[in-house]
Amino acid sequence: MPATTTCEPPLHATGAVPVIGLAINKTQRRELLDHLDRELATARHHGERLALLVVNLCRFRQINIAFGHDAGDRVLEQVYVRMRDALRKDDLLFHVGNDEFAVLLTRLRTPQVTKLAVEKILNSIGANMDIDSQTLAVTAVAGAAVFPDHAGNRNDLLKAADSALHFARDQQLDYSIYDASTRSEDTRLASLKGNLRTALDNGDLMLHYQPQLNLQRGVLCGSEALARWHHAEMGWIRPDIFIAVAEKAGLIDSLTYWSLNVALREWSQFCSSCEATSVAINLSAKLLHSPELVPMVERAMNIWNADPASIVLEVTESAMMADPATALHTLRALHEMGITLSIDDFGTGYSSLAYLKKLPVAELKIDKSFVMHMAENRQDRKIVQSVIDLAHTLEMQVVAEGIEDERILNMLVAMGCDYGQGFYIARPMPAGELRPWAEASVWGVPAGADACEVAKS
Ligand code: G
Ligand code: G
Ligand code: MN
Repeated sequence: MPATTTCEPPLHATGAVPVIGLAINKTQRRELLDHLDRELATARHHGERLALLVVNLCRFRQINIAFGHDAGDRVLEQVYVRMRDALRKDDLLFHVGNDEFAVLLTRLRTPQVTKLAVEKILNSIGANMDIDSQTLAVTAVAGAAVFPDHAGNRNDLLKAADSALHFARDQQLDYSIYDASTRSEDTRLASLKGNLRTALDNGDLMLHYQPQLNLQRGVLCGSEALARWHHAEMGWIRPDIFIAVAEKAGLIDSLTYWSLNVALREWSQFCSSCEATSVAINLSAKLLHSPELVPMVERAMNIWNADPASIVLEVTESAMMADPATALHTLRALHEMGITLSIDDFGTGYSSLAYLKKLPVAELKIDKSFVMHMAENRQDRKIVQSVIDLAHTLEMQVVAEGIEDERILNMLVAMGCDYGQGFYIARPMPAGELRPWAEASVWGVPAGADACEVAKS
């Protein structure tokens, strides 16, 4: 248990020792579960509330170390008696683990009663305790959840109370009552991990496509595929969050293989015979060093009979430059397959110009942080111009991202930037919206997409 302000050292002066001969059953977890089932059934039947409290002692291990296990046992007995005395007669108390207790508050009129009960319990535990001629100050931390307000069944109620306990500890509170919006990030990530696996299996993830323009010709030339996840309870989850979860959970291979397949299928449906259009897919830094990547791309290309010239793979500058020697091997293989490689977020990752020259990369994407403010910021404008010039010197193409208004778009055209994307042109959208968007836009549908002519503004 981390040291917290609520978990102060329990070591204190002297005093008499009233030993309580109470046999505590150390494995009352089973009883808790049985009682929970019974009480939940009763609460459901009568339309009543039920609260589950989990209480952990602070620094109990230190008490055992400093005073011995006998003293530790007596502390537990004292805590048990104090908690029991603080409860109403219908409430149920369990000693569920070493220094862990659980309480069921039955027939609650309002959820607010939970707060009063928790405070009463924590106060009673917190009064000085005389053990073996020592006066100890024992403190505890608690988490609580209420049926049916926070959870509808036994497992969810246990999880919610635990989650509240963790939150209280993390935030250095005496206690916390469950609140979905304040669950700790760890708990959120842990539950996201399991959910992501299911989401991948069930098809709950989708790709949105952000159109990209050929700035010099003023026509649509491709799109960037961006993963989206709509979670039934948590709503939209940002890709930077769930991609990090996928990386940690060993799911990034599956997620990337999924992205590749969906992007190649959906883009070919939108642009079955478009000339010179491409779809860009983001690659996680983790995959650059994985032997799985190249065979994975080959498999997806074979399945969808995709032209490598229509595929762009984006790798962030920091990923490429972290270990360029190893990355080089993978990048060469992809390049030899005819795929375009692009350095994403360029300008934020300290590129080595020596490596930049050696990498088989055909495109730089200027990070949106420079593009977004270039109309007002001279410095940003200069950086953008330098990146455009650098790219062209190295015989690379350059893409600007983060075009948020018409002025920036016009500036980039004048500065010789090759391609661009941004909210001014279009926000990322589902595949099905691409055609109506393109038909209504001044940039038009690419030639070859159902034989529609390109309309230049
Ligand atoms: O829309 P935006 O919020 O989509 O994207 C946030 C970040 O998530 C971007 O840096 C983008 O590169 C990354 N991202 C989006 N989709 C994918 C994906 O399918 N794979 C990987 N590795 N990154 C992605
Ligand atoms: O892969 P990358 O890190 O480049 O991801 C592109 C990100 O930029 C996505 O999150 C996408 O939604 C976002 N984006 C695209 N166009 C704009 C824009 O014009 N303004 C801002 N603020 N973000 C944009
Ligand atoms: Mn990108």
